[in-house]
Amino acid sequence: MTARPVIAYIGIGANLGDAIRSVKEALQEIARLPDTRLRVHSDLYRTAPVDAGGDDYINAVAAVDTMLAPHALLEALQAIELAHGRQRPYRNAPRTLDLDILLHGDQSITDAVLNIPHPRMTQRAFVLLPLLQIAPDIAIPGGAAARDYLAAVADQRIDKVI
Ligand code: PH2
Ligand code: MG
Ligand code: MG
Repeated sequence: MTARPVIAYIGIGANLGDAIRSVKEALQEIARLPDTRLRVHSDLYRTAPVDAGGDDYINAVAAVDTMLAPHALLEALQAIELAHGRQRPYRNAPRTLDLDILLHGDQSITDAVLNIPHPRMTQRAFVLLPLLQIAPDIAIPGGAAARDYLAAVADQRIDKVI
C-alpha cells in the first residue's frame, strides 16, 4: 500500500524584527520541508495583537501536501522557528516567528504537545481570513464551516499587506 499525502494548513505569525521578511522566508522554508509540497499560501496580513502585547503581527496561512505525520511536521516547523531565533520567555510573548499547525487532514489530536485543530483558530481573524482566502469552503473537524466563525471576529483589525 502506498501512503497518500494529506493537506495540512499552517498558520504563520511574526511581530519581532523584520516580520514581513520572516514570514516570506518561512514560506520558502516550508516549501523545502521533506516529503512536503507547498500548495498555496495566502497574502500577508497586518493584524492587531490578540491576547498579546507588542507590535502588530504579520500573519499568513500556508497549505501543504505532506507525508509527514502531525508530530513530525511539528518538529520540522519548530526547527524553522528556532532557526529564526524564536525564544519563549512567557506565553504569547512577541516572536520572530510562530508556525502553528491549524489542520492536518481531518485529524483531531489532543496530547501534551499538539492540539489539532488549533484550539483558538476559530476565534481569530488573523487565522480565519487568510485561511478562507485559500480554502473558502473548508470545514473545521468537529466544528462548522470556517466561514461561519467570521462574524464573531469582525471587530479584530486585519489589513492586507500591500
Ligand atoms: N499569535 C498569538 C497571540 N496573538 N495576535 C496576532 N494578531 N497574530 C498572531 O499570530 C498571534 C496573536 C499566539 O500565537
Ligand atoms: Mg500561535
Ligand atoms: Mg505556536
